[in-house]
Amino acid sequence: QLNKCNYATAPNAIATIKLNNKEYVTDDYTNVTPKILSYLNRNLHLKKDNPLSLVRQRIVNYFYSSFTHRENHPSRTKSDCYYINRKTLLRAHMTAHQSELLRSGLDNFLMIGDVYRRDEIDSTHFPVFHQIDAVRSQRKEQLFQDFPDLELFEPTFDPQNPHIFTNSIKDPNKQSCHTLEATKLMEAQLKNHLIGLVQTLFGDNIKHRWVEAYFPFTHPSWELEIFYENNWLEVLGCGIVRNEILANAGPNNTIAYAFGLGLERIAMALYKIPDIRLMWSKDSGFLSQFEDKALNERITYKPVSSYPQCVNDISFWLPPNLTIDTFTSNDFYDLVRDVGGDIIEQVKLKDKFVHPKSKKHSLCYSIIYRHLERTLKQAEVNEVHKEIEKAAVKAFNVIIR
Ligand code: FA5
Ligand code: MG
Repeated sequence: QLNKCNYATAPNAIATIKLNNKEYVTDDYTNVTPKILSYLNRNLHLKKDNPLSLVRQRIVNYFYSSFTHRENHPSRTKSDCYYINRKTLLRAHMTAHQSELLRSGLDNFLMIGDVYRRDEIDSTHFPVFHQIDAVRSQRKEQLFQDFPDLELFEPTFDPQNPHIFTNSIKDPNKQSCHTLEATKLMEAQLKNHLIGLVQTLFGDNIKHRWVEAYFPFTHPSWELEIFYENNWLEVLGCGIVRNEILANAGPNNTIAYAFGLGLERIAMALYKIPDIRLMWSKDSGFLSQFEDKALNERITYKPVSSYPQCVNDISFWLPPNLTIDTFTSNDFYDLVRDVGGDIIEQVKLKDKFVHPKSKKHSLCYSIIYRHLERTLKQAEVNEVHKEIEKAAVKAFNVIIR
């Protein structure tokens, strides 16, 4: 297994895996592959030019603005999870941190991070993805502040003296320790909260449906699906947190709901990104479509050609009458487009430099070439690049470095 995974091991040495400066000894449970490990610390959700970062910020803003105050699924089976060794696995969902945060004294929170699952790979599944998980717990006074729909409740319900807890027989609609009215109120709040989110992101006309679900840490539980590309796409799981979890980790005397949503799925639907693998693209043709965007800007992803890019830099000294501040980049961009035509995908200012002794000013641009229909040969790119250099010398009187 180790050999298959290709870990670098010296003869007779104990095979170890080093992650975030910590060394893990591999064992018979190790099944995580170097490929999967290569995704650790990419932090796509924190990169400002990644669609996941835009979606993350919008979702966090939504929940933060709506809060006025302040066990395990998927199972831990080896077939579902990536094990570093018998004792350590890569987290398979953000809910894994729920108890520890409850225990630390938090009662309302969001948790955001990358998660790892052995799962199918298709356009909406990837073995590494990103989740936002949340818990919202409430005391009796908060929960029963207003209850619009008395019909939901049992006839014995007394609005003057409402309760979260009771001792009832098993009931598929609720946990036996909870009253029906507390459960129904929580369900209504949870669903409103999440529908509000998808309407904030997608607009009021988004088609959605609730599906009954099972999670070991919530009951009752649901999944929310939205209609996307002629199919129902599952975007999140949620439910009323099992009271054992709250009782063990605190806060006491509260009822809580929790949910976990996949950032990729939402980004795909929102920006019409057809394949989940694109999230991992380092290609500037992809990332530049999300860079420096206002959070609420409507972005529709334009497919980039899948042929590879060629990046050539151009550096030049400016003539004495120009400085790095007076040289007009747009003039240069136009020239590049004129000479290079359609194979120019992007031009980026890479570096500005003033020589400390000669005081000469210099600029460096990266020119990204890509043909939409075929793979460019480096030799032909070099030829176009030479032409651009010549044209720049002629037009701006620069000296190529
Ligand atoms: C969970 O992970 C639960 N922890 C969610 C939860 C939290 C339920 C709190 C109740 C309370 P699930 O396995 O359904 O549930 O994943 C949640 C979301 O992650 C999915 O709806 C989907 O949007 C996303 N997701 C799941 N698997 C993948 C995958 N392989 N690739 C991309 N996104 C995925
Ligand atoms: Mg699910």
